[in-house]
Amino acid sequence: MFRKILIANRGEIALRIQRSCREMGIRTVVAHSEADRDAKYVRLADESVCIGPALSKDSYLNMPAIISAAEVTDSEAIHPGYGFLSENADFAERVEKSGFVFIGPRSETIRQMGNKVYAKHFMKEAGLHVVPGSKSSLPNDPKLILKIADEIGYPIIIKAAGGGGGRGMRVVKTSDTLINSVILTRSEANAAFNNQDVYIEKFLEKPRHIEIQVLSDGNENAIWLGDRDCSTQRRNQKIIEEAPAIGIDRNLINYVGACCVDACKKMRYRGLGTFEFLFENNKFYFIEMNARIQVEHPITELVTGIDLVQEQIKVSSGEHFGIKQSDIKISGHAIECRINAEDPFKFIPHPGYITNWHTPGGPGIRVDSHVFNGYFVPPYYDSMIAKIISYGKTREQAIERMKIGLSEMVVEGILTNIALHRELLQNSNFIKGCTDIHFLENDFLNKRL
Ligand code: MV4
Repeated sequence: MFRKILIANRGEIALRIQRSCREMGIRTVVAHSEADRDAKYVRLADESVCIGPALSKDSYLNMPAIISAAEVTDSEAIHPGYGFLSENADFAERVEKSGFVFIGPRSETIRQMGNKVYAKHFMKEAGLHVVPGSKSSLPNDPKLILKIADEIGYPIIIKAAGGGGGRGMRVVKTSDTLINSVILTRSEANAAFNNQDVYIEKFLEKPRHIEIQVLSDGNENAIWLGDRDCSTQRRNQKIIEEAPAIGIDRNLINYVGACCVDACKKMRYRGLGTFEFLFENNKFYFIEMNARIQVEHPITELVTGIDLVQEQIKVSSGEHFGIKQSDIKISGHAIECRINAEDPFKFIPHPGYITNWHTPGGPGIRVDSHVFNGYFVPPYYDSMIAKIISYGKTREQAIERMKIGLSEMVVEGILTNIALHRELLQNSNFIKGCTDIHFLENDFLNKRL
């Protein structure tokens, strides 16, 4: 097991990783920017290294600075968290070549899953259903592109092969705008991902976003740890996530989970991973795989009783994880509300000093946050400042506990989206459940008075 791990991330996930390390008796080094010098997890760390100025490009995305920090502190492994460099294959490769363990999949796997066309092809071969679409990235010949789109049938969606998470996507309803849309998406993809390859798929009109959590040791041992419904989102930003997904035949989910496990074994996947699906007309369509720990991991931890960060670290250290598929029992229901420092109507970040901060507690409430009274929410990073997670024996109890938890929350000095969460949890369609990815924007926000 590692003696010392460098955490190359910030905010709530840095604190989350640190907590698991401390429980495992692993010393922690926190790499932080100048803006995060006074962060809680920096004070709680055994050692800390300032890796650069506030801007991410100069700090949390600064590969040589992070690797140097690991060297000067004699760390054995680097945990990238989520976002930043967590799915950057070049970084994972440089970490490995510098003699450190990258806590995550092998760099080759990250590269493969980073190519969404390859990932879809691999998963199809592994027996998973994928959204009908082009077998590979689109050719340059407009006639060929039109032919491929005709075979799929409109509406279609153009996606960047090097994209993911909703970046670099465009829906096309009829053939007359197809070629220009492909040209536009290619140039955006090239600018954003330095890769102009795009592919197309049949556009699913009203899917739910369901994901499967897997844990695999890089050899033949892989398990799946249930599912999550992440459909309540706005412009590809998840707002509320829950586990398990309701209203889906458990036999179908079990079958899909088993296919994900087979795929992990086939690619010798190492660590935590998430298979992302669109669910529509009682069918799962694989769209992409996320080769990192995700923001919403706590809801899976609560319904399985497993500390995913500890298991991720154990697997990366080469330890065999002693969990068998038969040990995994999904019990109860968990809901996560992402609390953002943002204007509740304009949805733009609202940084600043928090002059009063009270978080909820009590039965079935967990708060994952690095924030404290007097904390300054910096303007340089993502606006998420806390995750409130509720757990109950039933979904109804989890909803009730979340409503109570949110009612206890006090945040003064900045604006937040707490009121949006409280409204959502009262909404009859949300309470009924099984809402699709357009619910929040079409049925809720656009109907707000
Ligand atoms: C789609 C889709 C509909 N049809 N693909 C968005 C992010 C990335 N995970 C893939 N995404 C989508 N792919 C087809 N063929 C709709 C989305 C989508 C979406 C998916 C899940 C959760 C939220 C979403 C918000 C907008 C679009």
